[in-house]
Amino acid sequence: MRTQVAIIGGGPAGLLLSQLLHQAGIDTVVLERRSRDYVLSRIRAGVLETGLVELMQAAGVSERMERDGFVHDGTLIANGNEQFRVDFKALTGNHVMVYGQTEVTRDLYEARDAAGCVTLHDCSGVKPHDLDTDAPYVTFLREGAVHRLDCDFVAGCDGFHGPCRQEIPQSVRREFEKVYPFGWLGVLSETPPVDDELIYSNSGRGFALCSMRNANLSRYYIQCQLSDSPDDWTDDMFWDELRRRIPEEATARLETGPSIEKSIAPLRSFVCEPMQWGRMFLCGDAAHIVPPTGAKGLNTAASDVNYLWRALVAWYSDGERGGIDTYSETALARIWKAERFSWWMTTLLHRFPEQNDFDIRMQDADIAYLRDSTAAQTAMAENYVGLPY
Ligand code: RFL
Ligand code: PHB
Repeated sequence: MRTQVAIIGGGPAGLLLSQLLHQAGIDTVVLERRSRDYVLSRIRAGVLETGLVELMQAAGVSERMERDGFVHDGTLIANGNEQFRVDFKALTGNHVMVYGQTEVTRDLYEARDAAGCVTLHDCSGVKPHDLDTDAPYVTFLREGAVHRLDCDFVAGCDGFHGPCRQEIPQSVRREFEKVYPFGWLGVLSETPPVDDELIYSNSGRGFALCSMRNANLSRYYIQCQLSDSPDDWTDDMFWDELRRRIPEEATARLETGPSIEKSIAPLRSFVCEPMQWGRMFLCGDAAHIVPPTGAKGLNTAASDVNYLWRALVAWYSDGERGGIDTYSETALARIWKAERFSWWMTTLLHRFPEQNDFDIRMQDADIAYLRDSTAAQTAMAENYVGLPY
């Protein structure tokens, strides 16, 4: 088998890259370890920056998002019982789009099917070879047989646990990591969202987030212990705890119902440098992780895809290799800013085990400064809606 770009991982990064390259007449094959149903059952991100919305448009997959997505011009920040709004539109002229990652992925799969593009599911033992030569290839096992996929380039879009990052020799690779001492317990429920906008809430009992997918589908999160399991939390326990962590005016409006999904995600900041090795380029969670507080994970995956897509199109159309040679440098410059923002929002809004009274006063002062200062709100808003590519 031969293709121009072998894409390892059929999550949002791999599928979006593949669809954008397809639009430019560049042939790709996507190799995915899991089944399509499994990929589509993962409930993850919900907030899209304009840059990602524009990439969806360029990929020709924006119709449903434009119809069913919700434009959010601001967000609410709460500290105990007090809350205030950060008005993205007034401060930056920009907004975010609330549209689930599951839907983004579904739209991309459907577009690929319609275009007859190849996505191979249930591939195991996927391994890239000869990445530091002009003739890389990938081997994998599928339906009981070993296959070989020859290609010009490999895109490692295989998420945090995928094999591609490990192909960068240890002598070259540097990894930067911060693991937070808590997780997020998330619940999806078929209830109307408590507010038209998201509420990020710092409370004495820990962080809570009220988010949504549509008018009758809410997504809520609470900070939890890393040792907790979703089974430790009945629905009633979850709703009781959420009520205690959001302002009373929101509690009064909260409609609860059975959870249709409940999961715990650990929180981590992680960056791998460089993001390329020979003819392999890492995109998305394969190269970096952010804690979800700034809603940046999917969006940073999209920004990598943006740089790589443009670099590959320039290579194939004009033989121009500047974009390819500088991919890692260009992508990392934006990634580190998203890392900083996600770390800052996480630090601002969570309870940390080692926090003393002074630390809590610092958090209160930081939130009060954000409430009272247009400069601070502008800084938050421009990061939240997404820095320019
Ligand atoms: P993914 O989505 O992990 O996809 C990687 C794909 O690679 C496959 N794979 C392999 N395939 C072949 N061979 C192998 N050996 C393979 N190993 C792995 C996997 O099966 C998978 O299909 O990475 P990608 O594409 O880089 O996308 C990244 C995003 O999924 C992630 O950053 C976001 O979901 C993070 N995130 C959020 N991001 C936002 O921008 N906004 C949000 O509001 C937001 N909320 C969240 C989040 C992540 C969360 N969790 C569960 C981690 C909320 C949560 C709770
Ligand atoms: C979500 O809706 O899943 C979501 C929204 C905002 C975040 C994280 C997750 O910061």
